[in-house]
Amino acid sequence: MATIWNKDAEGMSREDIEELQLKSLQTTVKNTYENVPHYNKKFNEIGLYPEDIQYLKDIEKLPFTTKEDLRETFPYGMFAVSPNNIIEIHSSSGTTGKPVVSGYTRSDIDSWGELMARGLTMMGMDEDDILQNTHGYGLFTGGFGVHYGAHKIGLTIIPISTGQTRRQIEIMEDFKATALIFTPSYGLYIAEVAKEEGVNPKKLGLKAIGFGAEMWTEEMRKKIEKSFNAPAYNIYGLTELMGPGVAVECSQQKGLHISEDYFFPEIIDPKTQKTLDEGKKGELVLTSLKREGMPIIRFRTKDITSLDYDKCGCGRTFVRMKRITGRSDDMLKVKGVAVFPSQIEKALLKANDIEPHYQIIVTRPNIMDEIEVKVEATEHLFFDEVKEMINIKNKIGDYIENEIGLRVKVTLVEPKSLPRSEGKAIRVIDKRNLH
Ligand code: DLL
Repeated sequence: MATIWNKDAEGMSREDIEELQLKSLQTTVKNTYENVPHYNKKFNEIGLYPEDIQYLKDIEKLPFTTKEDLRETFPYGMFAVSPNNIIEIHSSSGTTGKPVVSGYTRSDIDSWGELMARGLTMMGMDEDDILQNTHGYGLFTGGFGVHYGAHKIGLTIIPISTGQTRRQIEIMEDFKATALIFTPSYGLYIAEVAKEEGVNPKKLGLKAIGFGAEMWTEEMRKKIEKSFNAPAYNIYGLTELMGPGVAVECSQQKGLHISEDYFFPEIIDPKTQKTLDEGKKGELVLTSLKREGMPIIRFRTKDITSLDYDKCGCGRTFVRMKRITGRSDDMLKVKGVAVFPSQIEKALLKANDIEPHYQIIVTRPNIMDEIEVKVEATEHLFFDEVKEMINIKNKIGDYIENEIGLRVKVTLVEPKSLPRSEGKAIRVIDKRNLH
């Protein structure tokens, strides 16, 4: 059987896991009640006291936490420790707009390393490996999370970050990388550029690939595995809870093990908000169990998945979540950046000479995502000079870029040409077919 990083934790019996989870949950609830005014207020509103958590099932009495809570308390309102105990900060999108802040104490950073060390070990990596990490190092959690895990294991990490794709390939060859980390779309792009450069990615001698941060399909995985001639494993995580490493796929490639000593997972019906029976598909809700800097209670991830408590062939006992197949809100991940249609709408509202009718079209023409925003021009503008149209288009492009951090294609269309709807307008057309 393949190596397990922390056999004591990852091989615990269900009974032991649940006992540990209850204790950690009680501590977390008490901690948030006493140290996070936002939670104290929320608990008081429903008359809940930390002593009310007697059994694991009592978690259902606790209120949910949403992205809005985090935005309301921006930037430091969710911290349970004084700011000088926070040694690192990350953010959901390293752009403008309203980011979500995540703060880590020294012990949180250590936990993060532990989680990713477990994950990299699941993929078969050990201290002999040379891992090229193409995730961005910065406010995005991808780069550093993987980095801390690599350090824990003691393998050699190449912190190249995203971009400079031709150089990435050169480095892979020169430094003899044995493992790669990327987002699925960037991975496919690397493979394409490698071929253009006359390098056969199959011959790089890779042992394993870790990929995540955005939705993908089994067909994409097959394509990645075939292109690099190496197995590819799914990494899941989110800034609010830590970053990558919340759950990682093992050698069996049949779902991702959630580190249940650090996170308590639930699946709810996003409409009724009721907890669903074991195995049912719904929205993943996560509670942090050991986090010091920013403990989070019942975070609504909006990610759609299901949980599988069956025994896994790898020997680990932690529950597995299935690959994410959708979202219960309209968040899009484009080029790894979280984008909400409301951000684009906000940017459009700043522009004159356009009507409040728009459509966001997301495509993946080759490998990289593209967004086109179609917006109706006013009659006056539409029959005006071309020069003026170009000016407005550029201005709208700037407003959107300022809001989401990505340059999009703006197309001004004739007044009244976009489809009208009687119910909820269909604002987003995602042609990438990622489900
Ligand atoms: O994407 C953390 C991460 C970095 C995970 C690197 C894996 C590798 P955020 O930018 O906060 O954090 O985005 C979190 O991305 O709620 C999902 O919707 C989506 N997501 C993350 N991992 C996966 C995955 C990082 N493996 C949001 N499959 C999450 C599908 C994913 N979607």
